[in-house]
Amino acid sequence: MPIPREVVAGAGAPFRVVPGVRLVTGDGPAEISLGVLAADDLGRRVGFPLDLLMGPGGDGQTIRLSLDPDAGPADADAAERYEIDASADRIELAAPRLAGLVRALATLRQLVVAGPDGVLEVAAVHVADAPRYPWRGLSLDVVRHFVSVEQVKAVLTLMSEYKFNVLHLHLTDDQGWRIALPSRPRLTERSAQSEVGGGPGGFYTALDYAELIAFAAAREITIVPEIDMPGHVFAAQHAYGELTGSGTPVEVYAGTEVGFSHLHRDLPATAAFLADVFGDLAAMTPGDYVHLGGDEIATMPPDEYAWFVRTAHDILRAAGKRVVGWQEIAAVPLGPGSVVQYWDQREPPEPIVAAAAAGARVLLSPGARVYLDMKYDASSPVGLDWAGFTELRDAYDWEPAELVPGLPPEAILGVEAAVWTETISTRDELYYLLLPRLAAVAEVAWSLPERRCWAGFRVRVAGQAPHWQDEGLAFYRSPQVDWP
Ligand code: TNX
Repeated sequence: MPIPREVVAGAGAPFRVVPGVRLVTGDGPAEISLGVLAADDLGRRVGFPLDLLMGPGGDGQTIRLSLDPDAGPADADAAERYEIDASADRIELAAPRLAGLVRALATLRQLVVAGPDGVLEVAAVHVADAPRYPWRGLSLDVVRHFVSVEQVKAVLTLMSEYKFNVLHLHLTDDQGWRIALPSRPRLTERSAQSEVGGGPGGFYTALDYAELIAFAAAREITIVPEIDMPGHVFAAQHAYGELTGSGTPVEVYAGTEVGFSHLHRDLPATAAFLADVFGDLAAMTPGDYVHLGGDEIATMPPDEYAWFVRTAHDILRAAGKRVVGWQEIAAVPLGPGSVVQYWDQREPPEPIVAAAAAGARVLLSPGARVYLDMKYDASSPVGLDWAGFTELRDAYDWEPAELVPGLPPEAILGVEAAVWTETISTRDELYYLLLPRLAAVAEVAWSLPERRCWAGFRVRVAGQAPHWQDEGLAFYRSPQVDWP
């Protein structure tokens, strides 16, 4: 899960994962780091430590990770493709790049199963695999309810198991400001201790943020941070009264209505604010992309809105970043290579198709399919329903290339699930909404359409449940699946 391109069962005996099994990597620094991560991860899965060796290795039961420019399906991009060959005494994981080896490890982890005598084993098999889309994301709202560094790491671990490669952090909104920025300390001094419902909130220090980036990078996941503007800005206007029309800071907002706060182009403080916050965030972010928000702004003239999007875009481009924005930015002509994130299926698709024709790439986050904060059905104890109910099959059974009429398939950069946290305040509530739908989105984004089918998915997803239980992750026992 997600289903690979090619899986061919071998004829020989399985590889038995017993104490003494060695993990062998090349001796480049990145390969060694990966080996350490792999030994730790597989060691936790199998219940005893694996010996880690660098260089040529030796004989005995060996799991070998190697970089090989020709490994994986030759017609796929080299970035993440990989192959696995498992036989009785060797498991070979090979990929052109480190990212492919990380994806191969995610597959290997799922191939380890208890044999007839209870000993863990990996059946003889050949796997050749590569992703359909280069962007397979999850957007996490850490504002409406704060999500701690430890919890974000746990989400990253789960994402890596299903081969996601982008974590989009929604860091600012009306209810709070969650990232400390050196040029604007008041944002977190004044506007981080709030959240929906009046809870304590929280924020990430620069060090926390760097730690999350490193934790994600080790799993070949890129963090794409978002500062949302020109709407969703009460937290900014609470910290800096100069950003409001009256000059007086607004009150902290702990409600869940959207669409009514906004910045003002004509205030003297506004341009400097944008330069500071986007400049700082770009400087703290090694990834190529920064998200400028741009959503749900009901009460701003189009030319003023366009000024905000273009100004933020120009600041980010000058800092060497590419720009992502919610679909509303499609109304503003931006340079080629900008990313428009489609979410609101209630709106006409034409502006998105036009933006793609002008060189934008499109990221698909259709509300009714991949907004994992939607309820499963009327009885779900948490979640929203503005996009309808989203049962597991709804999240799975759709074809990205057919979603937006008139959009050429080449314009699609990938698929990103989203989880907004208005109704989510505990870890169990978060995982209850994520699982099992996150696995469905993973397969939509990773697997080829001809490899996907609901009948197969519903069986394979049931096979993931014991692992979620072992990890203490809550999940929704969808009636569409026969759970173990
Ligand atoms: C829409 S999606 C929003 C968020 C809400 C979400 C709730 C988007 C760009 N904006 O502000 O949290 O719906 O599902």
